[in-house]
Amino acid sequence: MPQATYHFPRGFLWGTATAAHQVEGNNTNNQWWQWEQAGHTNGTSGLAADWWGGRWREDFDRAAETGQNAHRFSVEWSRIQPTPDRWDEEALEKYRTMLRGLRERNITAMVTLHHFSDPLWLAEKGAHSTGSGQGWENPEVVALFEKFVRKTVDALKEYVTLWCTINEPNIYALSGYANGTFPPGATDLKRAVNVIANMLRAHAVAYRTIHQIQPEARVGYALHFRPMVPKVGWSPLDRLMRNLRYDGVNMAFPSGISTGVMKSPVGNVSIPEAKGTQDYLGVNYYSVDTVSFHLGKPKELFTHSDFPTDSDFSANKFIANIPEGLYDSLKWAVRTYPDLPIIVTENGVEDAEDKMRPRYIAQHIHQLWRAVNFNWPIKGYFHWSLVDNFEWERGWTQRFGLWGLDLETQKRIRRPSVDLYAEICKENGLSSEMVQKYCPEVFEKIFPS
Ligand code: IFM
Repeated sequence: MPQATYHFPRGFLWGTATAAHQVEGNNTNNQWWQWEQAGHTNGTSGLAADWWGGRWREDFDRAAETGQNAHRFSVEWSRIQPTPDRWDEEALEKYRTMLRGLRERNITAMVTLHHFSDPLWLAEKGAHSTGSGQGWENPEVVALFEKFVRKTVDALKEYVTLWCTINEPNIYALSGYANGTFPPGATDLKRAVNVIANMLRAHAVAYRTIHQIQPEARVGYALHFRPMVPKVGWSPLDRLMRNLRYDGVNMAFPSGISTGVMKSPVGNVSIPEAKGTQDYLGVNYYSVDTVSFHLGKPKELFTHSDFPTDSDFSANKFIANIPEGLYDSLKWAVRTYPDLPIIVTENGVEDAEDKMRPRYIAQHIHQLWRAVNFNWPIKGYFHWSLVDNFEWERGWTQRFGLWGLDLETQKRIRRPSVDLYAEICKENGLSSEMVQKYCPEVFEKIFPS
């Protein structure tokens, strides 16, 4: 049996990622809370992992003790700016305390400024005067976001140089405005495209604002990247649908940032100020979609996606374990932006029993290593997530944490994956012993004899 270790470059960032609304608890002043109370989600976020109550301390301890040297979390706009004309200095101080907490534990911070949640005043009342839509549909959101970013970055700059402006703008826009699973539950592709265009404008403004305040900042965003394959390789319709969906889901931000013209299924949008506004690319990778032509899905432009029936499925079949997709995503990133640093800003699987997670982790880290081994400029990996958290419309039915969470007692449950990931972080690599110990079923795939 081969014995070897796949090593990573010195200084590689090994961490976990979280988001404010998913872990803080009692985020009562944003649109998600309202959406939950209206019964649109599978349970409510409630106290979540109680980070706002202070339990971030014990979770940061866990991260540090298990060898993580980086953590990505987001700040909650609705806490920092509870009404359009008020800044909550205490909330900002709390985030500063959390950031000091990371520093004391030798953990590099990456801060996301927008991760799916919006202050109610923005989502409900819109941006007032123009009357042209609410929240991110209204062009005024760009200036409002800039104001929020300026205030927040100025308050936190002592502790952070790695900024993520917006998490998964494609998922926010498509889920909220095209397939209706996120608030406001709309199903209108044109509205989704308008939202993502405003997000790209806001990202561009935020990029410049952050650099103005902190010239040494590294600013990017996190793209949810879905590799896609046609269900029937020889079918022209499936191939066409695959391309349509691929461009619609993946390409808006990347095209806008590469060229200043954002590609979309309903036409191109010129956003010249977006060109070149990234210092790194954040890639969130989970799985690969199999796409086919589907007459019953006119709203999704006749595309449908699923996974091959013989896939290695997660607990709720939400994710198929396709580790090569991570390698392909990184290859796409490197080809699209040669020399741009890349960070895997999310990767993980829902698995309350932790049956699949150890092999999911080992196989994805193996693919990550393959990519790093080509000398592609990949700087870090953030596992989603540190502790179970509120999974948006899916609520608590999906558990992505290395640590489980007992919602009744707030007790953390140490899953076996904690120890595997700790060994990877501490070794700065993946060894054959680790695979043998935690997921021998994939040994031959990772260390072929
Ligand atoms: O929990 C989410 C996260 O907020 C965004 N990316 C995907 C994760 C898993 O569903």
